[in-house]
Amino acid sequence: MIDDATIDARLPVLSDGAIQQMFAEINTKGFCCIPNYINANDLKRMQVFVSRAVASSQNEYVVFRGSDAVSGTGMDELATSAEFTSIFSRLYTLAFGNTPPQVKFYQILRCLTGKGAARNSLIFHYDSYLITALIPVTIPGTGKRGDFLLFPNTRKVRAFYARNLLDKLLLDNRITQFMLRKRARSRNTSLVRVHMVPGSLYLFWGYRSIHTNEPCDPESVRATALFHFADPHSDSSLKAGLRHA
Ligand SMILES: O=C(O)CCC(=O)C(=O)O
Ligand SMILES: [Fe+2]
Repeated sequence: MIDDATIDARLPVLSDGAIQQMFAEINTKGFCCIPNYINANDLKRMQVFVSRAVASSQNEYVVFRGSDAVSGTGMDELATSAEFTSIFSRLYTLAFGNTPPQVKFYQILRCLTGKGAARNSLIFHYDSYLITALIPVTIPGTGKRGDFLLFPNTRKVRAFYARNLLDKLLLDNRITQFMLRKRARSRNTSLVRVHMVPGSLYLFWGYRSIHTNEPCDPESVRATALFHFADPHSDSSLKAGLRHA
């Protein structure tokens, strides 16, 4: 039976000390992990949503953007939960030393499967948001798991949006992607490989770290819930201009 109360009541309470430790880990290891963040019943509900979604998309890759798209799954409640959002505001303050903006997410649920599994994997990128949280919902038990890959903290927060665009251009081309894939395969590398466990919470500096996921087998399903927070270029007039161009 799933509790009537919102998910908030069942989330672990993280002390300021715990957040400080997580902050230090993200800086040194590239990411931190809180095991069993989502309880078994809540996780089950999310997994049921994923398997239904995959079935109704004819076992093909499908993405849900925003809270409304996952309403009633618990992932929507997470996005407004005081316990969950306070992780982000406290990490933000530790990292940037100032008052965090109101915690609102660019939230997505990615269900990797079918032909789209390979097509939507191994695309190395920087996120547009400072803090990224990832909750694996479904991870294949056999075959390719679709590990999360990370070159941690490879850039600083850029003062100017134009510089951020340049970083992205330098990454988003065939030569760089080829070289990063090659580097990811070599032994002698700063690459961090994360073997993800469903229901655990992973946090990293998405804006500052080059990252991606490996593919899973086309017949299996790998689903991840992502919560992106704090766009450092939200006030950029260049960004606004490009958007409306
Ligand atoms: O699904 C994943 O493991 C990572 C996805 C990601 O980095 C993103 O959507 O920004
Ligand atoms: Fe990302």
